[in-house]
Amino acid sequence: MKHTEFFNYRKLTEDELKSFNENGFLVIKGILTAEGVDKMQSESMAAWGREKESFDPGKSWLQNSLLVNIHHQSPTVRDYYFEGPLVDIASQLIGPNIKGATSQLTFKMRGNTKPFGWHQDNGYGELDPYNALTTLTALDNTDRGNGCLWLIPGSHKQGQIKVHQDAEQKQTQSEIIVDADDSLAVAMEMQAGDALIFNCWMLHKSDGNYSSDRDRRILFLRYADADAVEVYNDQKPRLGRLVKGTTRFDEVREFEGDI
Ligand SMILES: O=C(O)CCC(=O)C(=O)O
Repeated sequence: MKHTEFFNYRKLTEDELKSFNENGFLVIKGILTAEGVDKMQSESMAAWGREKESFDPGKSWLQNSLLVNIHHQSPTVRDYYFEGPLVDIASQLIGPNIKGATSQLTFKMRGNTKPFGWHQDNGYGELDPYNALTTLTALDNTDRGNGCLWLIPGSHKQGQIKVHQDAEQKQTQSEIIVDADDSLAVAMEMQAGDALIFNCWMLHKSDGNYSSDRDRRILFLRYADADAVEVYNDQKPRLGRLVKGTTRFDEVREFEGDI
C-alpha cells in the first residue's frame, strides 16, 4: 500500500539515470514528507532510547552509532523499506528483481565526534552482482558541522577494493578503511527528508558531529539484486525480503527472517 502522506513517489529521469552511471550517486530531494520525517524520527528515537547509551569515545562505531534492523521496531521504516519510493528507484538502477539487504539507523548524535573513514559498502560483506545500492535518508538537516557524508564522485569506477582483515578484525567487525584522496571529496549536505543513494563501490566517509546542539540522524537501507550472493560466505545467497520481481533462490523467496 502506498503511504503518500509520508513518502513522495517518483521515478528517476533519463538524466538522473545517466548521472548515476557516470558519478555513482544521486540525491533525491524530499523523498519523505514533513509528516514522514516526524513519524520516522519519533519511532526511531523510541527504539534508540530503548537500546543505546550515550556516546562513549572508548566504544566502537557499532556500539555508538548503529542500530540494526530498525524496520522491526518502526512500522514506518518497515513500510518505507519494503513498499516505499526507494523500491522502484532501486529497480530502475539494479533491475526488475530486488531484495532488501540491510536496514539500520546510523545516528551521530550531537557530541559523537567519531569519524568514519573512507570505505566502500561492498567492503563490508561483498555482494555479487556489484550493483547493490546504499540509500541514506536524512532525518535531520546535515552539513559539515554535524557530520554529513562525504563522497568521491566517480570513485565507484575503480571497482572492488580488496582489503585484508585478520581473523580478529573479522570477529570484532572492525572498520574496513581504505586510502583515498581527500581533495576529491564532496560534502553531501542534505535537508531532513532527502535521500542520498549510491553504488556499492562508492568511496564515502563522514567526520564527527562537532555541533553542541544538532543531532545527525540517518536511516541506512541497502537494496540488492534478488539473486545477489555473499562472496565472503561461499557464494551463499544474501538473505533478505524480496520486495520486487522474482529470484532463483527458494530461501530468498520464502524469507521472512530478520533482514
Ligand atoms: O553514518 C555515517 O556517518 C557513515 C555511515 C556509513 O558510511 C556506512 O554505514 O557505510
